[in-house]
Amino acid sequence: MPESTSMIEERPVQSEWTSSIDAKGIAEWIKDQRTLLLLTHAKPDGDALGSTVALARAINMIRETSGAVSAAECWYAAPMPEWSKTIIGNTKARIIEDHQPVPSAFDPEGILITDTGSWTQLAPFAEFLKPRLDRTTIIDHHLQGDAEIATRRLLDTNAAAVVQPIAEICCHLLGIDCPSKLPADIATPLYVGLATDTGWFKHSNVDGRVMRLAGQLLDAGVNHTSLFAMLYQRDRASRFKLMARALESMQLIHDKHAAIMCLKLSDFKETGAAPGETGGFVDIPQSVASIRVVAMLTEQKDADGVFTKVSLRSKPDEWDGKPPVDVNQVCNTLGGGGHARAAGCKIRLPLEEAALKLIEALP
Ligand SMILES: [Mn+2]
Repeated sequence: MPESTSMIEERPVQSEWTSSIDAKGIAEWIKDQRTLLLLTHAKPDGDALGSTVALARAINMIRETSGAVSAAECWYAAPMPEWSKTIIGNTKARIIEDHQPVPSAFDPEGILITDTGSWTQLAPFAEFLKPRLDRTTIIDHHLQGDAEIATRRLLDTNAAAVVQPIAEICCHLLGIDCPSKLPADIATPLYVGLATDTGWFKHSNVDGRVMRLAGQLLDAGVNHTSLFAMLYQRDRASRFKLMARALESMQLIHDKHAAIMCLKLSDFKETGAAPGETGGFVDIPQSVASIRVVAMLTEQKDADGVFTKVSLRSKPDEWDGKPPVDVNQVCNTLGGGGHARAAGCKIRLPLEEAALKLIEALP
């Protein structure tokens, strides 16, 4: 079929999700920009916030000390985690609330996106980004992304957190040879990204490289215990009530190897908890020996109606001679993605119907 062949040939060569630049190259590109906008995925997590805040501070620091002309600010699409203000501090940042237009007056020379490279996660910024893709750079560690967003891509898919390549870029920017020499106010947001994306150093993505950087950041002056208290010891009672409902809803399927938990819109209403308060619930059932894969389904509502957000986790070890469940693959069949051990998707269906779709997709 000649039509389809020519359509394939006309696709830009950069459409493949591969790396095209290294940390040093990105540091040089940053120094060439007079104004930089740092973006990350909507509903930013520790890695998204940590990577952008650390980078913004390093960029603004070289401007102050070496007279280089780069200046950076961060934009975030709400909802924000409760502790985000502490991490952001006085770094220049703008929070874009749900369905608010992004400011059009600011026209940065360069745009840097961290911790994602997919349109679905950048939806609130899409209209702003589309006419500016030629000046955009992506730094990410996810296995999938939309390569057309940027021709300059640093994709470190072996990294547990995007702050790992970001730490390297910060070192290049500041002219230092080891993250242990980073200023504490740059090391701290980097540590937040590293610690949160590894579940406080317990997930299967922890390796020597993660622990070496963690050690170097501690040497740089990170206060580990105060960060732990800030991130993990500040729940509201409503989150606990919601957690109880999530656990109560747990169903075991597939010979007790898969656990499915569901939270309905009414669960949020009745407990007074916010949709952003489900973080970490999906990890809890993994303490049950038989369970290999966990799904957390959360019913939510937006301008287009009701939808179900799905988070999946799987244990890394083989069982009964079977390989671990690749939850990235499962989510791919449902229009989402992520990592082999942790992935997610959004299903445009009410909770019960979404659960049936998911059960079908699980191996
Ligand atoms: Mn990340």
